[in-house]
Amino acid sequence: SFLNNILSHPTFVAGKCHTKFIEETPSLFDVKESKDRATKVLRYIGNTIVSQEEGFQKPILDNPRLPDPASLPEITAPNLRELLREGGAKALTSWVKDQKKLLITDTTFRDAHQSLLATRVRTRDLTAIAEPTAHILQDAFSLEVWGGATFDTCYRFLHESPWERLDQLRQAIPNIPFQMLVRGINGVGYHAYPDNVIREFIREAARSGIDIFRIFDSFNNPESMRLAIETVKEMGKVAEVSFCYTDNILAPKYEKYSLDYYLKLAKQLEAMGADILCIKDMGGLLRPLAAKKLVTELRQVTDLPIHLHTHDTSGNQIAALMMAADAGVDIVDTAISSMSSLTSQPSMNSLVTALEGSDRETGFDPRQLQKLSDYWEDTRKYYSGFEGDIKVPETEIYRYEIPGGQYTNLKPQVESLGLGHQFEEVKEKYSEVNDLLGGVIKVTPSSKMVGDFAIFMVQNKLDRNNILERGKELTFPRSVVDYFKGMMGQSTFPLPQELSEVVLKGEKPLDTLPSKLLPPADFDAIVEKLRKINPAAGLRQAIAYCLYPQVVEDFLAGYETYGDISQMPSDIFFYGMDRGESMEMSIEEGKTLMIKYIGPGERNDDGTLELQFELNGSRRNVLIRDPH
Ligand code: 3PY
Ligand code: ZN
Repeated sequence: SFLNNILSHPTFVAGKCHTKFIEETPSLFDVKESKDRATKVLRYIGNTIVSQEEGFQKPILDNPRLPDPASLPEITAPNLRELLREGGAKALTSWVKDQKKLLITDTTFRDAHQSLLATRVRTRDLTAIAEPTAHILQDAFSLEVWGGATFDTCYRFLHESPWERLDQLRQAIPNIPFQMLVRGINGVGYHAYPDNVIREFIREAARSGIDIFRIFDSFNNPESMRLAIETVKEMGKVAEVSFCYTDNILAPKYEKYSLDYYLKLAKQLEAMGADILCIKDMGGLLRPLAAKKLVTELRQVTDLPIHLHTHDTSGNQIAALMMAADAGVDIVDTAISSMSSLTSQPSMNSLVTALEGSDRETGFDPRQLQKLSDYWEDTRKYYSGFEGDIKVPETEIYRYEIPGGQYTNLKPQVESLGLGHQFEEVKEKYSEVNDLLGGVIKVTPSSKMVGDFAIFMVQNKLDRNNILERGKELTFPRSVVDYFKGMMGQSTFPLPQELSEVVLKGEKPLDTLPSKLLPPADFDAIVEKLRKINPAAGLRQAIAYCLYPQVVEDFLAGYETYGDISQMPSDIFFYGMDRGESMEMSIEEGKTLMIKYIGPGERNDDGTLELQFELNGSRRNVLIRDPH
């Protein structure tokens, strides 16, 4: 019953209910008979089985290795969350500056799987390793667990609430600061939102346990970051403000991205209230000696702690982190070894061991880190369908400048358009578009724009010589129009005039931030609307709806169809079940479904197919529409 659902919910059990717990935990309202719920689970599994291609072989996977709880170190590290709560951001940043050791942020729960596995890692597989992570990474400066693309993909592909993910992780890891990525006025989306949406989103994220907000803008325009910075500070949290690094300060292709440009930006961001400065090298373009130079020079112009984020696509980035460490960088991003390298962050295990015995030794225990790596090595196999093609370091990345997160997604995007055989050409065009636009900072959402533009060039046989002429007759992709129109924000450099006219076809670009022109969202009205789809909808769903209306409506409707499938094992979630295979899945405390798949039955004239299961020992058939 409803009461049972409350009493058995992990949030309630842990004594962590907040006033909006009931309102914002839709699963509590799942009060229909568990028979009904079981049917929903079977329906999801049935649909997954039927959607596989003819002849599909489900991979056989072992349960991931989990560390023996008795072997975990006790938690004795200083509690940085307490420090932040008690002394504010200043207390935390002074502590950072007092440390001699190199501080580490772990990105395994966010950017690593965003960059390697198309952001598909499910909450269940994160929470399974959360408690060991709380112990083993107790000395970490922070864990990046949220934001970026995770918010969207949770709803869109995983049928999960990102908010509930955050609640569950926060419960299991109370001791380490959580960090998230926010795209300035674009929130965790691809275009600008009204100010009150960004404000409420950040407030609710802060209330839900995010301590450090990494804020960036794809134009490196401080004005696009102002509102997010102010809101984070109002909430008593840490504003980690970034500039996105592109080109090469040691030999700039574009004069505008000089060392001086970044130093000026750093000073501007400090003046705006940044607590920490982040060098956000989303493309992995910060060469090792450039890292040394940049950190050294930044140290001369700002007292802020410096946090370095990079991607290891070229294979050069352990060296970049070492050089930065030598130059006095305070914090660096790494991922657990088996989720690291290539388009992901450099390996934590590698960096920790590389620094052993030096004056920047991290204090992490490599033997403990290995246990996390073992878990992720096994878990990653469940996601093999989302692995990218890149198997070896690619120094071509310096030429293409494609961000790590985009690199693994671009190929499937190109293939889905039937252009798989022209992927090399798309990459060349990516670089050509960058030149045509005078050197773009390529990071979400501008990176998507360059990708869409490159594909458009290939599809329409465009090049730098014919684009201005032939482009007059063509409708450009939405993202390209948005970019020139100013819908993603304001460029601090002039955009190429002629191309802009060809793209915009008489429309005038905005002369202010797009967010300033959008009417504020009416959250009460949205909650009311969403409650018609799911009576449990509250502020969290309303905020998410403002960011992704259709995705959130589909999520809430899907919840009606499938119920809560977040506890379903990932192999079954992604691949369905083999004939004769059995599984157990808990749907609430003390209630476990035992499911066995017998096999397909009759195919009906109306295109439906009967799948036969055994549910807790009794025969149960479900009717599924066969898409083939
Ligand atoms: C994101 O915006 O999701 C990114 O990771 C940008 O680098
Ligand atoms: Zn990144």
